[in-house]
Amino acid sequence: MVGLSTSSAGTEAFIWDSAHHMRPLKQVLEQDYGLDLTGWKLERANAISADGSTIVGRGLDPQGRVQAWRAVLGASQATVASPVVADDGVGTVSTTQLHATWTDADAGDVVEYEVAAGTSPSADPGEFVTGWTSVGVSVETTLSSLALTPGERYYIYVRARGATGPWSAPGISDGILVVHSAFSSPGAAKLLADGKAVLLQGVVRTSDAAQTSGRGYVQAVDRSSGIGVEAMTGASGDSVEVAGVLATVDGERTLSDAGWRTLSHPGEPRALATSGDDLQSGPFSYNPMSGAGQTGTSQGAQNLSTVGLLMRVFGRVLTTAQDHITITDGAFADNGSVRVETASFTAPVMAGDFVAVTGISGLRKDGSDLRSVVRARTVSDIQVLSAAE
Ligand SMILES: [Ca+2]
Repeated sequence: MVGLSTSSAGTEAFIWDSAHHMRPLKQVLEQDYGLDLTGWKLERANAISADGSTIVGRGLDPQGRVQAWRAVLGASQATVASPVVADDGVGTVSTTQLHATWTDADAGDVVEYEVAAGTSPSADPGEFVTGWTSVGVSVETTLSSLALTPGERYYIYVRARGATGPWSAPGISDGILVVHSAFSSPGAAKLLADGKAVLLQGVVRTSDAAQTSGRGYVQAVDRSSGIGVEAMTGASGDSVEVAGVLATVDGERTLSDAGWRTLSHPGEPRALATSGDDLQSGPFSYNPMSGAGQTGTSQGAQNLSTVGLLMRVFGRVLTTAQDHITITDGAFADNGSVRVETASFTAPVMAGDFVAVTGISGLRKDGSDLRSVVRARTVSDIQVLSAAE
């Protein structure tokens, strides 16, 4: 069934079928049948043939002239599958180029691919940064001469058509963040201000977000620095690539809006052992105006910053709770003890046990103070060396 409907945009031809109900005819012809109706205004549809294949009506052409039109839909047109599109990973420093490859189950039937890019993960045409561009039957392309914005994530869309059929629904890449800079050291990335987008390459994952306060952690292979990555999941010991936007959460520099991919599994770095006193981080190139660097704990003085690093500390258990314990070695500057968070398990220890604790060194807010915290990941991170008498 076809007709015209009136809205704030004027009158518009519509089409109705039992599966989709009422839809604007122009949208259906463009999206389902691959017609390019840029500039056309389909004011009304007057009639549809009994088999649903031909629609006639009246509208305005791109020059604004009134035209009678006839759309032949060809009920037998076959749609090919959407290509499966891969961009170049999680982040790129290029602000002018995007590269993608794709695979296609219907490749043998495809006579043409078109490529576009935009900031919408659902290929919303309102957020395109390029128009559709034909690449023939190539299964790879580099879009160039773009003006990409660091901090934005871009998606590459590829659609296919067979000899007679309409365009497929677009295949969409999983996105790539355009970054200001790329680093192999989280410490170097931390020197940038909040809001800057960075790519970390060749870093190793040390925790999964479910284990450590909603942030997974990565650190440099040489154990010189680490950083939290919002919502990052995956195994400790994986070599990963991470792209995200620098932010500060409860005093800790963090990558927000992050994407990551796992490259290999070299295994977990050895935890750095320290006394309770030295666990208290001092500031690292900290600029409170821009957020650059890393603030220290309220008791950290001029110590090395351990925030974000996999550490190992020793002490006697003072208190126990479902999601944390406190331990002391007599040297902790922070009220004589440090909190060990056990977000994903309850530590099987009791007051008086002497324990070794492995976990991510971080900061927690205690009123207006920032204090040290060690975030243990699994029950095996808590080792009882000597049980309470
Ligand atoms: Ca990607």
